Amino acid sequence: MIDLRRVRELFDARLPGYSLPQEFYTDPEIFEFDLEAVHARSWIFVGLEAEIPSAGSYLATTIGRSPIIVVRDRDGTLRGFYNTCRHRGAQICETGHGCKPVLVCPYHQWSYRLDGSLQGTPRMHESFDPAGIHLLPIHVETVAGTVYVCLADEPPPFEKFRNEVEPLLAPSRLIDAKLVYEKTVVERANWKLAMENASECYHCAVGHPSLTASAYPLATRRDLDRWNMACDEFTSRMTAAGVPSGQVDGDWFTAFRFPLKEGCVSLTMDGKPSVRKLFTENIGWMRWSLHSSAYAHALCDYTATFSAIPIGVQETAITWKIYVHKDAQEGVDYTLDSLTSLWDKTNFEDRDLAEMNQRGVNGKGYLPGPYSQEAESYALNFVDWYCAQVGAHLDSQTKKAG
Ligand code: 3BY
Ligand code: FES
Ligand code: FE
Repeated sequence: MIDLRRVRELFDARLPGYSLPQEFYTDPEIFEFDLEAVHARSWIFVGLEAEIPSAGSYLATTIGRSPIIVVRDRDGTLRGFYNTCRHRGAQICETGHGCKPVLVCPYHQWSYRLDGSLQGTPRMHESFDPAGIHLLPIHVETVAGTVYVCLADEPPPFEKFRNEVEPLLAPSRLIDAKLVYEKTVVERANWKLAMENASECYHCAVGHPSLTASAYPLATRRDLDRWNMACDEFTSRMTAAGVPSGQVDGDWFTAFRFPLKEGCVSLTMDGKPSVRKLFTENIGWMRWSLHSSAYAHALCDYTATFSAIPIGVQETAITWKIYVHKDAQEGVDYTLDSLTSLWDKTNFEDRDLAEMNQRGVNGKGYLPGPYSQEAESYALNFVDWYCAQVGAHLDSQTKKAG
């Protein structure tokens, strides 16, 4: 049982504009609270529709402690379920991708149709009543080829995200993608440190030298002025060309299309495309993020996604995936090495930064420190959103407890 009074006391000690009190990054009870208040209630990006292309294809992953599966039914609909057998609870499909006409639990071979209904229960006694036994559903939504799930009975409204992000994302043609690279590493840092780090580029100029070959460095005021001018020019050029541009923000998401550094057409080590077969002409860098766990970047030649899913209080599964156009051929249009080196480098640099952050936070010398309102506004946004989730969940749980 989580001691809600204690969580509220810690929560009340939070200083707005400052990083969180230590316990929020170190305490097992807060971690349990986070899984309920955040990961069991927010929309989570799981991948692209292209990963689940035909009837029976599925993607199995884990959110907090819950294995889940997103599967394409025979009629083309995507369905989401807890990947937990209704017999004695075994995980049914192994984590990753697959394609099966029926989902068979490997433990005692109970089987389920692609709509989650129970098909077979070998050797059960005659009086066994299968009525009402089916895989437990979760919510699934798709936007311009991207897939999101939510475990909550009543998920946060999705319409604003769809309405605002779809037009921005559609020109990136992710419906034509294929997954060519996926990596998961376990980072020894709290999931919030991983997301705070992913939300700010205060560390980019020094922390990611390769990234700033094609991304505007934002280290100084002069950089910022140049960046603002480039954004204005880019947005009017894109708008004139009929490509939706600019920024949209919701409670739990942000998306915008912005320019690469002058002379660059993709986010690569040298600014040149890393794939010959393109999704589109150069329409800049489309970035979208969901507060609890995801950052994604669509370029003219590839899309890279990043997600941070908590495993333990100081353990987070960081997964990155890279997609190219479905007709691009490895060895002909791209090599995996040149396609993946920038994000491998950047994501390992970020892993090291978040772990270094966690080590310092674990010490007696840690006190909450101020975010730069300018350079860390997204990290601050993330923390404010997190606190709003904590506050709302505390209120609803306290009310329930009566
Ligand atoms: O999302 C961003 O703006 C930066 C660039 C790559 C990683 N991230 C912190
Ligand atoms: Fe799945 Fe027994 S736990 S068939
Ligand atoms: Fe970074």
